[in-house]
Amino acid sequence: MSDTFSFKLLATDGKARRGEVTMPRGKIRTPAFMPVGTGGTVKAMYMEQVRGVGADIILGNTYHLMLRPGAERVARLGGLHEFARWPHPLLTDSGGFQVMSLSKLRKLTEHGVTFRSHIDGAPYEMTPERSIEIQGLLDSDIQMQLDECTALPAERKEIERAMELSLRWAERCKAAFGEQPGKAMFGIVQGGDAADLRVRSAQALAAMGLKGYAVGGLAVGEPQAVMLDMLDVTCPELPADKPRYLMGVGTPDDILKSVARGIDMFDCVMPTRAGRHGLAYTRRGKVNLRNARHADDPRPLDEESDCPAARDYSRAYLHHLVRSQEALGAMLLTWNNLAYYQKLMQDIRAAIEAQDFANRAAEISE
Ligand code: PRF
Repeated sequence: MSDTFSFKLLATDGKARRGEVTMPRGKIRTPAFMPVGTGGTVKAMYMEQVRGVGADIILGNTYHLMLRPGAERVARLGGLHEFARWPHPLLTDSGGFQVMSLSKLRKLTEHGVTFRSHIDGAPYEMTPERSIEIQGLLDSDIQMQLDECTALPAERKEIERAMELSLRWAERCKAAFGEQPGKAMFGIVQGGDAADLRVRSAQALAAMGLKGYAVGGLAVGEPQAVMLDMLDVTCPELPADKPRYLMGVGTPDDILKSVARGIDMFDCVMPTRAGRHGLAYTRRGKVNLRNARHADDPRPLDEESDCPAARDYSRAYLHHLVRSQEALGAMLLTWNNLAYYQKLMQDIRAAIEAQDFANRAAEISE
């Protein structure tokens, strides 16, 4: 495998891109969906299953891992790949977003954020430099800059302040990251629902010459149409030869519409969280296994799926497991949902290669 980090565009269809990220730990086929493994586990899944459904990369969270079990401890135990038994590419979010949504008693300054743990109230400080240090201790392959994500709706002044702060933090993260040929640090575009701020953010990050670019601050309370408008103005400002990652998105429909606008990478808790709540994604739509109508149904979720969870277990049994709050219910439905998402990405990649993305996206969305 390569000893450097690189991105290659293999095909385009309209603005949709089929590409490949290569790094020492492996390749990421794009468009890619990254299962969320917040605390060093993709909840209710063995790593072998995560790999088995076709994931090339998973996501971990700086915020959760720094609180528990601690970044220095993970480093002593060989890094997150070794600790969690995931030898493939790993991306870590920087902590900014999770500090803002989860921690208590936050104080944000130019220097960074001080906050108290949501677990035991212990005080912490997160700066751009400390975020990159932690992501290095975890041995993350793709590290994210520390940013400030503004929840929408928000005042333009507030969106602009957070976007400008995020640009200054991007410079500090870039300096802290330095030269690491086999790894990458991605910048994060902010700017809320203001097109001109999005353009300014994207242009300033592009001028830093980073190895990849994320679009943050979307899917934070705005309608889908606003998110898509922001992608329409942002993507053309990002270098065509670098990967683009839309953070925390989304539904299958969000993913199809974002790929159509030039996004290459996604992550979302939706398939894993929904699985733990009794919800299954299938080719014929979402199925709530809690519903009594499944109690006597001998049919599987999808007899044509390659995933045993979808193909080999009756809806009646899945209903029973969910109603009884059995661990296996969460395990099987998470497995089904991640298999569904990875199959969606595989179909998207094949459609772009066949220059038939618009048609197939319309079929999938039906
Ligand atoms: N910033 C970071 N992580 C994120 C987001 C962001 O804006 C989002 C927004 N959808 C999800 N995760 N650092």
